[in-house]
Amino acid sequence: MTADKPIPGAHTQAEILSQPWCWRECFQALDEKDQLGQTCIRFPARADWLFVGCGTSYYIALAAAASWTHLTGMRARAVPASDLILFPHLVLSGSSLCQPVLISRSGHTSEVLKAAEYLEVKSNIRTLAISCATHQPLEEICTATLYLLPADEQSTVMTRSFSSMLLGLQALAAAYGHQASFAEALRGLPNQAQAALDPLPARLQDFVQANEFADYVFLGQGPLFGLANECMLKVKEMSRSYAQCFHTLEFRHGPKAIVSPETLITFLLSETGFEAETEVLEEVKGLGGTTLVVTNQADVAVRSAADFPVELNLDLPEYARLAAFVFAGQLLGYFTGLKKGYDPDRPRHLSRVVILNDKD
Ligand code: F1P
Repeated sequence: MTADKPIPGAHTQAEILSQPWCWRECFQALDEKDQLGQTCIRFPARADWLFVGCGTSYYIALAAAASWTHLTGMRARAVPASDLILFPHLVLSGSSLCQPVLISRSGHTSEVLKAAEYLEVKSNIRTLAISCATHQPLEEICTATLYLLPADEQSTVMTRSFSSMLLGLQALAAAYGHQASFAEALRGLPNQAQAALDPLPARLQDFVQANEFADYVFLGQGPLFGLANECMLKVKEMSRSYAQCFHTLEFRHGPKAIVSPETLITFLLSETGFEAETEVLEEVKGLGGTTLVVTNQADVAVRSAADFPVELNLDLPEYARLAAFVFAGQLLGYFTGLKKGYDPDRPRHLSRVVILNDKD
């Protein structure tokens, strides 16, 4: 910051780069009052889990639901809070008593508050919240709240709060699923992810400076679909660019018509679907698209089809790597926004929290 003018994007950059540190702090915050153990006691395991959020927090819900089923064997779904308040019968009927989890960095988002009230008061269902803030209305409505205070941000755009709340819910899933080895592996992510993050800012800044893109597409399958949505949102929020997100193999069914050298197509390659997803990558490269590929490890085919390869090289189970897949999308949005002359700390039209008037 100069004497009177803030440096554009200073908060957002610091928050992106602080993620490995923040994750360690959040694991400590979970341990301090045995938040996970207390939650397991307070909320008996139910067959159905329902993760609810808005915007970035809805994308956490998508990734958390996939992780939940993988780690506990229980069914889990993700819905935007708006669907729960507008179409409660579609969300709640037909399933046995579900366990809702409401996700909100601020704990102030009107739609999440309305969803919590509907669940607790109208439906008499006990709810769990996860938030990066205290002294907020959501904690007053929900039966209990998981707090990840080190992950709160100055910025409007959610970055470390996204990855930290995802990790918190994955750690909770491991507790419910009695997955001790996964829980231990997850705590190894911060150190290993630091090595993956360190070279990325300089590489991505150069890549952004050297290219002009008209469209951005993010592709992911299974647990990575929520991550792909979040990367898409970061590019939209910070650079005001047009960005879309699809399940990777869905891209063949029409959307691939937009492939061109000016379209940057980012693949978040899963281990489980690696072969099938790599075939789409090779097809897209063959059609002339420009590709950014995030994978834990690349093979010859991926290296040949990736214009910008990101190998995470994390020696962890597949689902313990998820949070690190968001780094490239966050930094792509950040550097693209700066290149376009914008301030990622002050995204156009956006506020830190969406508060609706009571009539809404
Ligand atoms: C949800 C949210 C963010 C978005 C913006 C507006 O906030 O939609 O995802 O980036 O900050 O609010 P929260 O409910 O997680 O506080």
